[in-house]
Amino acid sequence: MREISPLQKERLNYQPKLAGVLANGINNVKLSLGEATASVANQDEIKALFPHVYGEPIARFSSEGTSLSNDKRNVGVILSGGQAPGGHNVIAGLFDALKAANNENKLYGFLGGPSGIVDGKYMEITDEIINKYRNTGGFDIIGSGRTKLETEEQFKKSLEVCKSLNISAIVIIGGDDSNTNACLLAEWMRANNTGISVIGCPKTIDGDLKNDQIEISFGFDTATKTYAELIGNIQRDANSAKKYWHFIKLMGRSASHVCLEVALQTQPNITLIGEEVEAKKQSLDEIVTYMANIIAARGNSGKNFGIALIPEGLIEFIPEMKTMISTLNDSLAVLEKDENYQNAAQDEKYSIITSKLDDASAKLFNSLPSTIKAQLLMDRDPHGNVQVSKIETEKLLIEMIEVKLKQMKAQGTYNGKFSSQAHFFGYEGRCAMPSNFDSDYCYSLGYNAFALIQSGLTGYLSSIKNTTKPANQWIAGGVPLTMMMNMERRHGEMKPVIKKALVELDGPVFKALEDNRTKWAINDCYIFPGSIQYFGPSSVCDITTITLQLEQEKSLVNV
Ligand code: FBP
Repeated sequence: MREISPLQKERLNYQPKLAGVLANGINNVKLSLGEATASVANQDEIKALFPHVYGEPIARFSSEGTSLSNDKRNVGVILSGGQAPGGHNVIAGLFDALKAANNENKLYGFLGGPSGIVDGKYMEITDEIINKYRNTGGFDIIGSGRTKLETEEQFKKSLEVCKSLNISAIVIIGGDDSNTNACLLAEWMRANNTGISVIGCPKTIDGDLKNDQIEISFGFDTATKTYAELIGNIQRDANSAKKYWHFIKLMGRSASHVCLEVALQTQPNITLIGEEVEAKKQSLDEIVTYMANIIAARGNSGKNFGIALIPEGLIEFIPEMKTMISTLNDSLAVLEKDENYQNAAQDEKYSIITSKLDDASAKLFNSLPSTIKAQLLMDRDPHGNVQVSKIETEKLLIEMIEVKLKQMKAQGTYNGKFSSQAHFFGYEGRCAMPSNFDSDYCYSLGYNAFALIQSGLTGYLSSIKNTTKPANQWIAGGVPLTMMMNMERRHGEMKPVIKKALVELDGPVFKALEDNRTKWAINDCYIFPGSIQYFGPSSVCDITTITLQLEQEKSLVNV
């Protein structure tokens, strides 16, 4: 029997490309610092909460500037939050930089996410271990978790664990919530003169951790290519059998970047974008009507099939739902400590909850199918987010569209047949074997994280820019985490968090969809992207996402 697949065997030998100056080796990297920075919003509150790490300058690495320290050190690394392709390469890059600086340096991986550092669960990452994980998907080398690091007790325990391993730097690989953790930990470590620095790396398939300094979060490239392959295959099937409408919900807890990118890669008949729904204040009924009209127009011309893409976070963008969910969140934060509520039967829970809602929200809640009601009441994640991946929006829409089409049939405006299939693509892409882009980008992010550590910086996010160019032109540096923060309501309280990047409706990526979607709705303009290629022509193997390409073209125009 095989131990690994032939492709994985080849990928273990792939040498990822390093960004620009990093390719000269860690000992030849020099640091320059820019001007002081400020947070994107709520400057006074963020400064008061992070007095020791607020406002640091942007860092940039090149072959000129201040030399990095060559202190011998041990580093701890944490994988945090949802899996994203390339996480193992971040660790590989960090490991290679750390060993290149001094072979006696050690890298410890904390197990199972942020709780690993608090509970002292770790393993030393050695050559033998890392070599089995190079260019592979998944976070299984050390595991991941969603524990929120925020209490004094957690910080103290983390410090003790670090002291026992002589660790002087921690790298947290995570999304917006995990890097908020990183910033809180950096602040605490500096406020307490521990000498331990904390560096983050931008991860999430959702693509919503990006800004002027972070062009793309890792994993977005591979995950969207994986979903695009699957959707292309479904489009071929739909176009062959011509009998089903496929409703495909795509991951992306808040922002609709995944849905938008996949739509541009595959050109389906319907694409919903949460941010547009919110901006146009569309009600659930209006969304259903929009979709039913397209289904009817196709059905009336004999096409009883099609593809609809639905972003996972849609439900929270529908204004009436958003209002209802926000009150639900606040009520549930109180009710989770209420034994009567906890022990109540499901129907009783619904009536307790509706008594806490205003009339409009209560009416909306009661109008939903009981499966959706139950899904809306499920536990929030440790960061206070609704677990939208568990809400079957695709099925809710199908149910409502069936009713709408029946009405249209009765009115004589629809004469087709409607038969549907519901899909949810999320977990299928999160651990895919990283594309060449994610392999190179992640390796560079990890290597660069060590350069930030050796620069003596803390509370920074590893940043690699100019990523639509070949890797030798990529620009390595770091961005202070406080620069990306604002205050948001979580678990019923205002908390500092990294601001999510939502789809910009006046940006070039959404415009590309807007300009084409009417044509795609009625005609069949499907694209079948096929699977990610790792070997072969560069025009196939090394292309990045359409989102990144369009955004970079725009930023070049702006320069
Ligand atoms: P991160 O923001 O932690 O990267 O996770 C993103 C995500 O994949 C979302 O798209 C999805 O809603 C969520 O994780 C699912 O979480 P879980 O893995 O806990 O089911």
